[in-house]
Amino acid sequence: MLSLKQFNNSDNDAAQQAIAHCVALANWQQQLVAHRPFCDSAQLYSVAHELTLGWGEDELLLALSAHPRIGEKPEGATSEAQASRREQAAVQESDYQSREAIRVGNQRYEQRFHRVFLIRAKGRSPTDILNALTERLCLSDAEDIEVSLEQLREITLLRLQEAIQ
Ligand code: 2AL
Repeated sequence: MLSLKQFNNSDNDAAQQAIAHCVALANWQQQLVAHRPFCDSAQLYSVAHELTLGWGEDELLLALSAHPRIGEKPEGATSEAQASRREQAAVQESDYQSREAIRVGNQRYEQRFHRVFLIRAKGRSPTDILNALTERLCLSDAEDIEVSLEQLREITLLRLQEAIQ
């Protein structure tokens, strides 16, 4: 975690490194770094959000490469893996039946959409996630891309709020 002052005063590489785990999109990271200095956290989060608004399917697919499936515990000490473990803690700690239902749901989702099911897991119970998964299976591809992008924005902003305060 960095203070806003540290983030403002870091060199470009160090500043980008500090936020790289928020989303695996170098463009977003570099644009946010280039907007420094920020007067306060609210301005940082607001600009960070604005910079997500142009994302489309290409950005989604790129970013998904860094997101483990829900229920698949990411190993390792990278900031990304640590963030995913925290976000998915409720699923990891849930009973076998819930985890198995999510595993099967993930398979169905991937057969239908050919990409990993993405959801902002923080603050959601395994049941919430399973219900969302079931609902998303009924969407068109275009609709689900929009929902996935919104989830990606939420994950990105939550990670940024943890990384820079
Ligand atoms: C994740 C993840 O790693 N953190 C989160 O909120 N969602 N993964 C996913 N496939 O949705």
